[in-house]
Amino acid sequence: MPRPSLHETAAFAKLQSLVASAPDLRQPETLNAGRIAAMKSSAVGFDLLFATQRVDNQILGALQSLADETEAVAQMRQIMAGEVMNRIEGFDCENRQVMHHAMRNVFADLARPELDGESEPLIAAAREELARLEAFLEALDSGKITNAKGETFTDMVNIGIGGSDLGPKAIYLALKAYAPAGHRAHFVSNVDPDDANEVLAGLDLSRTLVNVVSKSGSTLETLTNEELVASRFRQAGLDPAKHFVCVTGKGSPMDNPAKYLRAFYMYDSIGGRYSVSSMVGGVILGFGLGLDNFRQFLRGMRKMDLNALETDSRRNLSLLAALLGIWNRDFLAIPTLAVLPYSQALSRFAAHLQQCDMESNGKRIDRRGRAVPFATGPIVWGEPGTNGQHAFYQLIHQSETVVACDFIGFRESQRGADLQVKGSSSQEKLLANLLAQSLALASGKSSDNPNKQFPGNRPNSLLIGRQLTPESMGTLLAFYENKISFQGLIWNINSFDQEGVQLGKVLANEILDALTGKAAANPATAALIEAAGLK
Ligand code: G6Q
Repeated sequence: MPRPSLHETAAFAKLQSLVASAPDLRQPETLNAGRIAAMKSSAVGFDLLFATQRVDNQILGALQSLADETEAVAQMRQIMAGEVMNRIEGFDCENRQVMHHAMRNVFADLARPELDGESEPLIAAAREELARLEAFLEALDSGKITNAKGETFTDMVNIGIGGSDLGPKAIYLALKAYAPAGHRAHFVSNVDPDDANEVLAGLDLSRTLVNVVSKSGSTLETLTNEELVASRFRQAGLDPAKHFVCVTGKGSPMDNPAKYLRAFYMYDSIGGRYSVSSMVGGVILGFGLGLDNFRQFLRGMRKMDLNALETDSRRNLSLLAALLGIWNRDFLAIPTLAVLPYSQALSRFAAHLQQCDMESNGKRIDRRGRAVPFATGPIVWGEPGTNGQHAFYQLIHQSETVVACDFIGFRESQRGADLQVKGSSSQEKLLANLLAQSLALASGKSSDNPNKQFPGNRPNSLLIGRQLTPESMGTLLAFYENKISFQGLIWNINSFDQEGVQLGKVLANEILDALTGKAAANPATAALIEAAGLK
């Protein structure tokens, strides 16, 4: 059944009529204690504080109507139940299920069999791959699988790019504090040879495993890096087939188990940017963090997935965040979102979300192929605070361009060790900065000196949890994944294909052929090669 796009809903007109009366956060009476206490929703160990968004109860009511009219939660249920939701009606497209949720639906105590429908086979496959991974990791730990000298493996290098790199790397860095002693993970993604060379430089290859990850099994960067790294193993007198494992799609050009120590599978219906909960994340995180921690991570994701089925947006955190984002993007015309975690462990989280969000919702046609007359996914970027405060926050506070901000924080640090300096701990200083930034962006500051004026009224939310653990990391990631999907469902765009990224996979070939003398270049290509000084 064709779904209404955002502008075709009754809620759209209602929301437009409410823009003029959106709360002014600069007025001293706006950010009062009652509002701050009331504009807080809590679930699965996180509190979402949104008093510093330019919404009131009327706007929140209209946003809920928007979710109801577009049947956002019912559509999320359809995704999880295995309906074909990756499609553009009437046009050639991927035409697939969207099954990343099935990968974390592996816990008996969190099962909801009435919802699982078509996804049953994939849930079973996820359990099977997890069991195979467990057996492999046990064989490594117990010394059943060793190097040629009978020594255990200490390091694993992940070779992959985009979805086969960003999520696993962001999560590994986020949870390194929980890594078992003696296991380290490393990541090579860029076809720039300096990337692999830098990583390999510090390693004892004889005790190193390599995990080659490519769903398609045909990505130029990954295949090139695999060859480059394999040649280094051969030069060191080591057999790559005894050190290399892979994660790929069944039947892909890489699906050749004889070439690898172990081959793990991911599935067509799992988009790269949503694949960290599949074996794409499983192998490197299972080795680098331990399988128990990877399971805890999946558990946190599953809990947030279940929360995404609540119909009331005040109880459904990812839906609420999606609606606030749509209000900012389509009604307050804010083009960009900064993700600002006050947690150094989340140093690559914004980079992962940038892909997840911009690859999913950077689209301009709806699910029937019609141009959409409204803005879709924002430009997403970010860095941890407080570092960012000493850099780009200048623009966030005083530029003409308004930047919506997602602040993320944890009451407790991961590693615990801390020191009182000048009457406060480092963790207290971190959190004080976080709260201060949120309030300052909202309330602004007047001054007779125009250079010291802060316009304020800059919307932001604060998502706060107790501590960044494997489980809460999973919850946090699923919160964003589901938020992004809710936005796509409400905009009625297909969040699950990536033609713009596919284009990049073929674009370089003509220039590469011209550079290597395999084919003549067209005049513009030839001129560009010359101007760049490459020939
Ligand atoms: C993710 C993207 C993209 C993809 C990479 C790697 O959603 O489609 O980033 O993950 O291009 O693709 P392969 O895993 O097929 O090598």
